[in-house]
Amino acid sequence: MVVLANPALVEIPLVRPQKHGAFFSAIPVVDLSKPFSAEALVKACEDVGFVKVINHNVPMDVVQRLEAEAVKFFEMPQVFKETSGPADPFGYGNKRIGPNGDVGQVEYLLFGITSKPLSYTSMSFLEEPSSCLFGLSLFDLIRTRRLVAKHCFLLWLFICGPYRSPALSEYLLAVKKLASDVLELIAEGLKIEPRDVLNGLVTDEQSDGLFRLNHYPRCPLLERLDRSWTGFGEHTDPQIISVLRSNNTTGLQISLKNGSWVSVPPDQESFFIVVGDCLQVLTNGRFKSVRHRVLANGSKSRVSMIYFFGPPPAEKIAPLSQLMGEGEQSKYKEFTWGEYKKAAYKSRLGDNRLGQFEK
Ligand code: GA4
Repeated sequence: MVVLANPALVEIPLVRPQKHGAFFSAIPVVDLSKPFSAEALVKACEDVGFVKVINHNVPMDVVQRLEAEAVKFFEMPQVFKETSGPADPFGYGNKRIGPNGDVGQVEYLLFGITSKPLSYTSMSFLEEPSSCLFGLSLFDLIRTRRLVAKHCFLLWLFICGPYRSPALSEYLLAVKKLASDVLELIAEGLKIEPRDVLNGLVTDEQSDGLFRLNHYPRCPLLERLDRSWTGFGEHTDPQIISVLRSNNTTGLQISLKNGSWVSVPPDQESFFIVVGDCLQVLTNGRFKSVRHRVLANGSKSRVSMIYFFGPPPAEKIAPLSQLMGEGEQSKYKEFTWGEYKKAAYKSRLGDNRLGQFEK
């Protein structure tokens, strides 16, 4: 394995890319407007732990506006972006992932989401619509910031303060509705009552959401070397489900049940549902949380947005009794989401976090 050292002494592994065209054509696709989508979702969660959904009712103009704002943010000079960091745990992060030494060729904004009222915590950027200065668009604001900053960085900080993104609130609301619909369909497909037993966990006032905007910059040098590098290392998501959307750039890979890695063909119009560790436990292992990773692409930058849906911190996570066959025992020790999250933040990205909770 070749390792490149960057000036910040962060070492990011290089990997040989798969041959072009090695896309996995069998990613399950569920059309949410069709009958039997409930059963199809359950089958996909059992077989792969990963599913693409279409006819999802998330307005594309909201998605595009948020993507454009994210791109503008990541285009800003490093010194400005750093004023929204470090991601500890929320805010701007660059190459360092989580608190335990994981690294990747990625920069990101991480937001904590509370349900009611819908709000999010990050640092100064992409915050509240109300503080949009004098009706300036985000683009104008960035230009103004750049101009002012050229002359006086402190004056820039003083004038500009926090800016909040209108697109982000709309996006979060629409994607939360999508997650809720998907979880309700999963409950229907699993034939469990009441139907809101799963989606109730993520729509609860105390539910614990996270939102992440990732930017994987292109690197022409790697393209010449015919290599990729780790953008985001392999891991499972600790939450119930995550809803992912990216621009039209490759990079996302998932691990199949036989352990092989396959590339997910990008689709900027669709959303991908990722089964998380908590849903694996709630189904007593019938669904598997899917290991996934991102390889940074030499030729084109990738922008992804992922909403992670966690339950309230005090919620007990244990297999749903209606899913247990006669005499079937839970495969897991009981824990609350708060306990699991605390353990997750002590782990390394690639660890099998559920391992310590298995019986
Ligand atoms: C993986 C899924 C989400 O991106 C995330 C990640 C979190 C972080 O980046 O801060 C963690 C990782 C993720 C699991 C283990 C810990 C925490 C980095 C890390 C090493 C936001 C999440 O919820 O868990």
